[in-house]
Amino acid sequence: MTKRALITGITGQDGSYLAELLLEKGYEVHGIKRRASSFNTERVDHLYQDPHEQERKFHLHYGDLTDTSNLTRIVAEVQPDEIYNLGAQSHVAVSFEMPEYTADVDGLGALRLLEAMRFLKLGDKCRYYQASTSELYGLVQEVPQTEKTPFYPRSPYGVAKLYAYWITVNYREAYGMYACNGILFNHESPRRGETFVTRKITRGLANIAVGLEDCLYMGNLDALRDWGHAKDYVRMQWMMLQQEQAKDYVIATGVQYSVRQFVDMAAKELGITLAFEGDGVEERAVVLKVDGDKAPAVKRGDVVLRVDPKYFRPAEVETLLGDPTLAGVDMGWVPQVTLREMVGEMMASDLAHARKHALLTSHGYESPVTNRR
Ligand code: NDP
Ligand code: GDR
Repeated sequence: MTKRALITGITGQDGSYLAELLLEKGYEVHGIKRRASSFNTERVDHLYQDPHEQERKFHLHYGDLTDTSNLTRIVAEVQPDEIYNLGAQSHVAVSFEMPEYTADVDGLGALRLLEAMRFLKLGDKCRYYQASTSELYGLVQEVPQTEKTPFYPRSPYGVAKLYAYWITVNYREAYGMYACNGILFNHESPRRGETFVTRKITRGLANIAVGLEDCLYMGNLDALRDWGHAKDYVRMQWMMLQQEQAKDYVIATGVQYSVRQFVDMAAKELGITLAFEGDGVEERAVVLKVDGDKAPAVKRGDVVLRVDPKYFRPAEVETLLGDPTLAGVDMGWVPQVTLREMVGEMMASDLAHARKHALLTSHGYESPVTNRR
């Protein structure tokens, strides 16, 4: 029997990789996309199948995590074997600007799906995955963080996700549902949203390399993160729903780097050696030397990065480092892509975009880009 999966957030980074994985495994994949005034399905366009095609395996439904009746109807129509709740207002800094909306989507959104499963009596048939996060640890109480480390969220996003975490545990315990949390640490890819720090860096440096921009403006360079590759992490999301019993797992690499080190690594991919000068608010990165031909617009002495306090957060999560031992023991999961490989992949992809953009701009077909978001 073909398994049927429902993915919220299918148009996002993880949703698109998970949809690919499940289609490869023979699933019928249903995704919820939001109505927008312009196209927002770029990450899954390659999976699109014409609605007139017979035997279609990929279906998109209009929906929103704030809309209970819409979610309940979609769950009733699709009758999924597995629900992956990946949809969220997922930007931590933005959650300080939109705390109520973030609570509604990221917190109550999970409740709405779990209630739909309960109301429709799908508890025995359907398994539920909740996209939980290392942001739950916030002000960390223990290093490294495990499934037992106490939570202390530091943003409206983290607090909303705390509700979603516990309501998932509660429905498992109260109603015997197969519902579990993946506590995922930061994971990235060429499909990462442009305003998250890794993609902001690779995209910004690529634009500087070809002369589309001159300087990247950033926030806290001292923040420490445990970064993995999204492809490795969505494989784990699927594995978590194939266990005998529902359980919560930390998914991480167990290795930590600073934002500054990430900048340095990304610059090296372009042949650029940087020196960081000053500290805190005054910090900047100056080019020491340029090797090779990947960054023709950059020369020794250029200032390619400056700290702008505008990007500091009202409360920061300074350090995160996960311990994925339990996932390894129970499921044999080990991350396959190293940070260096991932930075190389992201840099190559953004450099290709930047070169194309520069060519179109120089011929008057595109306007120059800005990275200042
Ligand atoms: P993205 O921001 O790339 O994708 C978020 C998805 O949620 C998009 O498809 C977005 O739609 C959708 N969405 C946003 N608001 C709503 C809404 N109101 N109703 C329905 N859908 C909505 O996130 P990622 O793919 O990186 O992350 C996936 C999940 O995992 C998120 O829940 C995130 O919080 C969580 N997470 C992510 C980590 C990471 O490092 N990437 C780590 C730990 C947890 P649209 O395309 O229209 O904006
Ligand atoms: P994070 O990711 O907040 O960890 O949440 P993000 O990439 O936004 O920030 C990581 C760290 O980098 C610092 N930083 C900057 N961040 C951004 N976005 N822009 C900057 O210019 C900048 N300069 C420094 C931040 O302060 C922070 O310390 C991500 C999201 O995917 C969440 O949805 C997910 O739950 C967590 O990862 C795990």
